[in-house]
Amino acid sequence: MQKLKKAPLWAGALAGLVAGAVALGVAQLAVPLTGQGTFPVVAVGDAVVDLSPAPVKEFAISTFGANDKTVLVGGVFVVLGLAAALIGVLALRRLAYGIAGMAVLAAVGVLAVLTRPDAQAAGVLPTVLGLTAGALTLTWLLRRSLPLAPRAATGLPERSTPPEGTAGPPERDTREASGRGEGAPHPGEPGRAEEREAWAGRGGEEGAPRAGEPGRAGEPERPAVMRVGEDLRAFDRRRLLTGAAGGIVVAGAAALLGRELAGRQAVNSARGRVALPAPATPAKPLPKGADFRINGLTPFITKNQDFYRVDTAIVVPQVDPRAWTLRVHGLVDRPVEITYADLLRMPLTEADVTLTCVSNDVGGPLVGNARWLGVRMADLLRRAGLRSDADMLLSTSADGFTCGTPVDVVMDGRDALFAVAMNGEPLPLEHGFPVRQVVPGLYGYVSATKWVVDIKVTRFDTDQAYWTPRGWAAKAPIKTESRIDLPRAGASLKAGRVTVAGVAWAQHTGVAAVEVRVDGGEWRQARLAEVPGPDTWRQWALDWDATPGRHTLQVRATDAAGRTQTEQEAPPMPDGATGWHTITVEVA
Ligand SMILES: Nc1nc2c(c(=O)[nH]1)N[C@H]1C(S)=C(S)[C@@H](COP(=O)(O)O)O[C@H]1N2
Ligand SMILES: [Mo]
Repeated sequence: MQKLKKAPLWAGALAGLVAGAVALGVAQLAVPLTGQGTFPVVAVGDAVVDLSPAPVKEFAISTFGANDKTVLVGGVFVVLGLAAALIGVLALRRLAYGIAGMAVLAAVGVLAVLTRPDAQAAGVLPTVLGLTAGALTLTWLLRRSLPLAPRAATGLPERSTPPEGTAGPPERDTREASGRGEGAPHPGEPGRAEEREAWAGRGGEEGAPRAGEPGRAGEPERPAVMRVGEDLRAFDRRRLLTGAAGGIVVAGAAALLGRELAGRQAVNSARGRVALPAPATPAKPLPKGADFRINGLTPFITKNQDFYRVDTAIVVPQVDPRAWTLRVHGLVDRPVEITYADLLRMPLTEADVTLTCVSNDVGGPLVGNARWLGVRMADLLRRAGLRSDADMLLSTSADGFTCGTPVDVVMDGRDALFAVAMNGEPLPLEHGFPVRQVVPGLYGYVSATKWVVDIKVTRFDTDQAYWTPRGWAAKAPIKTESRIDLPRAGASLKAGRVTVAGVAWAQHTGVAAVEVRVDGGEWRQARLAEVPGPDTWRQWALDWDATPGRHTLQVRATDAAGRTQTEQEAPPMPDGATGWHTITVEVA
């Protein structure tokens, strides 16, 4: 039967390696997707350990020490690579050999997975899916780069007459196509020239005569036997290489995505296992009157899922608490590095604190209030011993974002925390799990570093945080603001008694008064809800006898230091918006 113009061995090895890479990439992706899957390379490694006699294990441990597992998995990768290359070379002779080789690898993987102590039947899915993808890749690569791929299988029309005596049924399979057909009446091994002749007439699936090539394009019939020396196009190197490159991209993308998803699952389950210690300093119980419970008014405590989110992260950083540490260094006497477990062993403080984003427009939504639990930043900083010339804490998150926070603010006794929990649960991932900063009174971008991993104690005249060179102020205390939540801006109301209500904040000073005026008239005092302290926003409400017509409502707050919110309008850039929240409503 048909016989290939021999493709070089490296072509088979390359096809096999790429197929192996795709198999591993798909297996890696299948682990998180199937939920309970096992990555076969690790299972095989573990099985090797189980099967090794004790002296071999001892030798490995004494030679490689803590790296023994890495060496082992690396060894499995090397053996796998050799096997894949060999499978590819075999597949050159006959695709079926290659597929069989893949099946053997799959069997080894499945066996290894199933013999693990915690084995589950579904655990074999990554192995099976991966090697299926590997077998398909191998087939695809060889078909695209070698002739005699069965056109019947691809649905391509025959372009030429097969050599005499070889014209098989259209369902001729790949085995025949890529190797020598069983019992094919072939003129014999040594007859290379004849093989070439036989193949010359066929052209490959893709290496078939191409349009635009003189003397080839559109030739309906070809003589069965070609002259020796005819351009055979039997092995298309370029098509193999481009296919291999495509395979590597797919393998890499699948592996990266698989790792990302697996990391996410690992961090989520680690978060689920965090046991929050009781606070050494609990928050004051919320005063009964902290929440008016008026429908449509912002609740005093913002639920985690309703809490605004602002950060520069495109994908939420996945920080495993078991690997997390916080380093404090720079202008300190004793640099410290603390683990998550150690942090949870320190005395914890609970505090209700309202966060605000500097980008919040007057009346905007980028403000939220939660009950935080964490270690006082001052406690850890004192451990490190702050030098007297330090005035800035440059904190860095796991994804490289930085905040610059004034040392004196953090050390002045307020509840500046390395927070681990938000409203009674470990920080949600998007709000900084496992640890973030919370500093009452400062906008988020200069204080509230999420996924914090590093504190450099430094000076404002030496270091700049992320937003400073981008035009935002280096220091940014929160400006006193108030917002009308009810009625909604632009609402149509019925004449009569209307509740006007909202929130006001002046963190760490506290809100002492809120006033409302209608159509530029007299300011009227709103009633204020109770607050646990000066670090949260404060609900306010007022009854208004609405008369028909179009009306403008305005609000302003006065803080506990007696400073009334300025009427002067300023945009958020560079250090926070100001002005009175003003809305209009229609009363009929
Ligand atoms: N790592 C990191 N932390 C960050 C930011 C960021 O971009 N990256 N943004 C800050 C800003 S601008 C604000 S307003 C708060 C918002 O916190 P939240 O998303 O939990 O509401 O996080 C701060 N912490
Ligand atoms: Mo912000």
